[in-house]
Amino acid sequence: MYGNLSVIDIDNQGKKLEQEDPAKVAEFEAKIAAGKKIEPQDWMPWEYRRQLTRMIEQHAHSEIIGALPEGTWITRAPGFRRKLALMAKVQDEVGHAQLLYSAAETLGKTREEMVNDLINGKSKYSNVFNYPAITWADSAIIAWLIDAGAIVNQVTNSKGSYGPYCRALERICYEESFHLKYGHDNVVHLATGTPTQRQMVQEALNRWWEPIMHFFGPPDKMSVHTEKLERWKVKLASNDQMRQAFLDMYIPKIWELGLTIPDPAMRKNNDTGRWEYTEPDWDEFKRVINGDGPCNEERLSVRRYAEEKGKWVKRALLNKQERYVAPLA
Ligand code: BYC
Repeated sequence: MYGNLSVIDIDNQGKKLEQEDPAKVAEFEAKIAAGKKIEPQDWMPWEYRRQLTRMIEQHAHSEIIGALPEGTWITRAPGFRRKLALMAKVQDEVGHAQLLYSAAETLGKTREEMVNDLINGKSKYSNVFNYPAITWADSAIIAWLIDAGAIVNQVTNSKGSYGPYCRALERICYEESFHLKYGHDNVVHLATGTPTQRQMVQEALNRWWEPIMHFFGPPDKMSVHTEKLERWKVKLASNDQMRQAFLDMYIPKIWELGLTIPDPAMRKNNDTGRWEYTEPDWDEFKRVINGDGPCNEERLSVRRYAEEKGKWVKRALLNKQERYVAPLA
């Protein structure tokens, strides 16, 4: 709740910037322009609060749902050491969700409201986690390239204006950079292995390439929120700028391993300094983020199951005086 207003009221009333006290807005914007952080107790426009809540909440959901595709490989990872490493990574991702839910809570929306919005399909989470990790190589590509994309985004935005989100991002990035090394090691192992392993990792790259291109969000000309978020230094770079930064860093590394980018048009234009590529299918992106991807239903049903079956644990933790007996099934 925000004072007497529920999140839904905020969504419906969503005070526009013009309706806010102009003096307060000017002071707020001057603070951001001066590079100062906004903290939870500070005055902020409703729209800033609403936008941050939306973005941090989606990010938290992405971490918790993001644990699922790789999580399915914990029991099947090749060898005990890889099982241990993957288990630690997945645990980290769930920990990131906890940090981010806490940061989002400082803006007024309760964790319960956020979890409900996730399992009821109201909130979004990253497109990439609605695809299956079919082989061990898929889990390697996720850990390398999706974590790489996440780092590009999060290192940039950790310099942003909202204190609790920036601090959470900084801490998350330390762990993500470790995940990246783990993912790179797995991909190198496969790419320098037997012909079957090379084929497996190439096929995984082919499957994940388009979702990875989608990961940074729609092209700037189609982005709804970028302008406002950049003005308030929540986003420090646009979707296209982040995508370009990722391509700049990782295309050479992918090529170095002898892997092929499944887009014959991919090339760096040395005159503009920009990567040119075939535009990924943005209709597919829209379908996936709006609930109609290959695994959306499965992902949310796992979360619903966890919520339902884990209720007694929460009750036991929250009411320490009471005695609980765990349900048998
Ligand atoms: N997926 O106006 P736009 C991880 C939506 S987890 C789904 O450009 P914005 C990991 C967008 O929400 C790290 N939806 O939006 C975890 C908006 O819809 P609504 C995940 C997307 O906010 C476990 C609409 O499209 N990272 O790495 O300016 C294991 C219009 O877009 C996506 C974050 O969450 C997408 N990819 O920019 C391994 C980073 N892109 O809300 C790894 C935080 C766009 O109006 N988020 N949409 O209904 C951000 O940086 C920004 O929100 C985005 C989008 C760049 C993603």
